[in-house]
Amino acid sequence: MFIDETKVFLKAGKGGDGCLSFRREKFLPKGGPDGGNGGRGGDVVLLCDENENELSRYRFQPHWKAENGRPGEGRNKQGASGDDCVLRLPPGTQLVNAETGELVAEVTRPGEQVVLLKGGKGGLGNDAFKTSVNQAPRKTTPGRPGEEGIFHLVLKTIADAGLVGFPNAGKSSLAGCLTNARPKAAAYPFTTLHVNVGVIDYPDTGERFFLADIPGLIEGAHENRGLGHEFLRHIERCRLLLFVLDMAGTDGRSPASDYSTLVSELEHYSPVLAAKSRLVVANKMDDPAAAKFLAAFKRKHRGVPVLPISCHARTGLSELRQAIRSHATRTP
Ligand SMILES: Nc1nc2c(ncn2[C@@H]2O[C@H](COP(=O)(O)OP(=O)(O)OP(=O)(O)O)[C@@H](O)[C@H]2O)c(=O)[nH]1
Ligand SMILES: [Mg+2]
Repeated sequence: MFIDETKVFLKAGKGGDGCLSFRREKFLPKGGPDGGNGGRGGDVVLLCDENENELSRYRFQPHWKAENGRPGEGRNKQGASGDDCVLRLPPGTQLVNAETGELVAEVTRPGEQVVLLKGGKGGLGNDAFKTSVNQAPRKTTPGRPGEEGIFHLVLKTIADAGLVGFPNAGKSSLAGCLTNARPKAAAYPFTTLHVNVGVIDYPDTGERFFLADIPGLIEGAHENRGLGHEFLRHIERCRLLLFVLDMAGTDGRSPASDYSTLVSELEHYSPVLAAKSRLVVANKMDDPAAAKFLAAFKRKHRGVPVLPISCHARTGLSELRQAIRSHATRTP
């Protein structure tokens, strides 16, 4: 199961209570206070882990809590601190406060750690309250509660380029041609149900770009038709969008109007997506009908550069690879 959005209940550990104790030894009556302080409660920590790629474990187990600090002990022993609770999250995960909708934290670089919720401080033992006028204090303080909160975890995939297109346009076929990923491609709509990231390698320079393959977009996706448009968040961080058009008109639409529909659906999702740099890829050029559709596309969208390719005949792919390289950002 692929989950890219879920709600979690997080709680840092409570501090341990301070201890009330007096030193008692055979030849040392009234040895004075020796109650130690409580230990600190554990924090809730976010850890960016590149081996994670989705959030289903948090859907199935939404409650996470760090360990409480241990209480202080006699002989001035400080209580042990509670263990932190570490949430391993895929790169690109954002934490949004479920009440306010405010973005609280995000992890993007593998290995990156963020302390989200602080554990409570330990309480003071009675030894901490001794003074010249009160040499036998009976006062201690309790440990402080840890921070807690309810958050939405939202995964926004990190990729340099993203594929946009109608179902069946050949996005997954293209991802299979360009990257190391082998996403399923088939002749029915909505073959791809969730985002899939592959790497485009350039052996001549050692450059690598991440390409995100996402589900198909259809007219009215913003009104929840098809799979809706929420999955577009996975291309929000891309520098470059590849619009993949079915130049064979397989499903009875015209590629020229497909392009206008895709642009308008992106605008409905967010102007930021619509403003991204784009490459238009005319796929299925091996089909006899493609030349006519391509000419019609160029008439309708003058000035929009278009790269003709065929995933089946494997034509136009090296030109496309070069175009991607010159448009996309370098990944570190
Ligand atoms: N003739 C021809 N067919 C192609 C070409 N590329 C892909 N197809 C076919 O188009 C159909 C859809 O391909 P997919 O790669 O699954 O399309 P998609 O855009 O990922 O589709 P969804 O995941 O449903 O959104 C498959 O039957 C492919 O074999 C091509 O270059 N030429
Ligand atoms: Mg697909």
